[in-house]
Amino acid sequence: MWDLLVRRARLATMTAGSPWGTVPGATVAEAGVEGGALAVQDRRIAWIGLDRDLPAGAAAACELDAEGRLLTPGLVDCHTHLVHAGSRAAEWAARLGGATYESIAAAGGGILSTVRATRAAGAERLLGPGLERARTLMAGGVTTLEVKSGYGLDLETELGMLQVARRLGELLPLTVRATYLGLHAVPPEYAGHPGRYLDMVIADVLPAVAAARLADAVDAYCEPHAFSPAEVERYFAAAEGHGLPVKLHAEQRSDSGGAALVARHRGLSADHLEHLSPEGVAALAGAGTVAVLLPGAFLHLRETRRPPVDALRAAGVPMAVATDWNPGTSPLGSLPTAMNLACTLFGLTPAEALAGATRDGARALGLADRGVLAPGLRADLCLWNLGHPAELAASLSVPSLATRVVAGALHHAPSR
Ligand code: DI6
Ligand code: FE
Repeated sequence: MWDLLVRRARLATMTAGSPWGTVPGATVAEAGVEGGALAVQDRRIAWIGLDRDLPAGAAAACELDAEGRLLTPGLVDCHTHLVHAGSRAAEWAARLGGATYESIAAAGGGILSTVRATRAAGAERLLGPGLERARTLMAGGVTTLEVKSGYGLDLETELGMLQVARRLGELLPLTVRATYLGLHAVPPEYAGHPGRYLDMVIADVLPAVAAARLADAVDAYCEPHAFSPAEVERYFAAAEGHGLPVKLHAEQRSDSGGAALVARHRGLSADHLEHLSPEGVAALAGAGTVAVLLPGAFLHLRETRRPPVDALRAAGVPMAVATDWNPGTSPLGSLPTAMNLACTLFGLTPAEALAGATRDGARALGLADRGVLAPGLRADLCLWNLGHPAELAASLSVPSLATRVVAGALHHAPSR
């Protein structure tokens, strides 16, 4: 007797080998597998296949008739900064008027403006807005979410941000992975002294983060106006000393060699990549590091140079898609919308965009137990009020979600 059985579903399993994935016994399907069934036992997928191949006498405590609707893995948003305070809308308006992101940052705005607001708010006042943003992403099908720190830049506020990220995972039916983004900007008290800031990060913050197990990985921002490859290298070495895997904001505004750097460290992911070089593509391919595409930031910054998607595809680099939800460069609270932008702006296929928001997003977080529908994996599922799987990325609004299943437990979407 299974805990849950979903029948008569259209399955996009996102398993390798065909664009939307497949199941044993199915012919390769252009629009997902019709007439599929999936069973859950003890929080995991126990069986998946065609309805007509269900074992004789199959029964479950709870049965769900999908009536032909689309069943996908729960979505994974592998890059967000959704714990923060303050607004940067005035900066956006200034950029529309011709100011650049770098000139605003050099004048003390940009990341540092969010740092001021986040420090002033204090950890307790970050929780409410963080919960609201996480729920907004959940309404778009997210069942696993990454949250970065990096708007505190001092010991107390960085720990506070990471604690809020952990709280989100305790309070909501959702997995939250927390990333310590220590090298985001040089904070005002270390202005002009990035080396001393880095010393403090390595001596004080990283050990405290590691000791309290508040982060699952570390990240940095490698750009001429942020941190140099040499600084990132020191920070990565220290993180690895604490057993923490690394990721990097790389090649967003310039080719600084960040992708090759994070690949040398066998990093989980290199994120943004608009200015990625052919050498960078080869380095990612060689290391198995995931390329995380963030078209919300590209759109909001009105970038014109796109990440080299054709070269990444040709080299077999897994491409994840994420929202990058942050107040400065990507105020985007819908992962399906990020999928749409990855198709319309970067040239992904709709199936690649869904793989990027499931299978490859999970890989960018080092999570091998989810992201595709296959026996033995965690039962994180989305049942959509949709037929064809391309409808997910085709929609510019949040597509209609009937039910989320998180670790085998049903969560019906609120009626809208
Ligand atoms: N992600 C980041 O961390 C930076 N850009 C991006 O897309 C800076 C975000 C910010 O300006 O707050
Ligand atoms: Fe980011």
